[in-house]
Amino acid sequence: MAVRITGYGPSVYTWIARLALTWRGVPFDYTEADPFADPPPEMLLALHPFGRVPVLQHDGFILYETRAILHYIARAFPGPPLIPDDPQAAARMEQIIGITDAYAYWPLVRQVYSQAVFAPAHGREPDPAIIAQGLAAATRVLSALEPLADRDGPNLLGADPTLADLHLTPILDYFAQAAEGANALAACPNLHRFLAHWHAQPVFRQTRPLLLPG
Ligand SMILES: N[C@@H](CCC(=O)N[C@@H](CS)C(=O)NCC(=O)O)C(=O)O
Repeated sequence: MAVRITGYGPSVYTWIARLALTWRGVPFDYTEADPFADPPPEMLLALHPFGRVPVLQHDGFILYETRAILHYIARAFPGPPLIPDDPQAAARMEQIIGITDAYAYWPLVRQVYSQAVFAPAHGREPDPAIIAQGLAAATRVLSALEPLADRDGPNLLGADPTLADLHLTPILDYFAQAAEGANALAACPNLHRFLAHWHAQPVFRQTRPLLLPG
């Protein structure tokens, strides 16, 4: 059976899964399901008890949680290793993914991007208080990530891409689509260089969600 992703067009986590599969060269089918619908679609709840996206299916194997999906893609399909052998590099990779999920996603994407970029594109008035809250929280996130990004390589951990790059790039890109986010990132030379490197990858442009007016 082909790989299938059930996701939602604007979802940054869906983008992370699509980016990883495309980077690996794995063809996949795609089913759209809006997790923000109230109630979420039954078919999504049947795959994901929390009604979120993305979900990966492969040969009857059903997997949700983007971090787990990326580990599966790295191990189930051939290609250059995306998980370092070196214990410290592997731990660093997990740390960056953990920071991204626990501390970065909400302020960078759900507060700054959603309000400053997504809301106006969909004819809604942004809430400046939420943007300010997101920017305040983002300061700590960026200053935690900045020293973890290697100065000697284009990727976070050096020359070779890892799952941390695939996980963080879409989140940083959404943040940088807001002028306030781009300004904050410009003050972080390592993260800024890292994002510029990924912006230049064809797979990035190929998978980046279009900001469709809704
Ligand atoms: N921990 C989940 C988070 C996924 C997630 O929050 N996805 C968002 C879209 S980017 C979603 O489905 N949100 C629906 C909601 O918050 O109700 C993962 O790593 O996959």
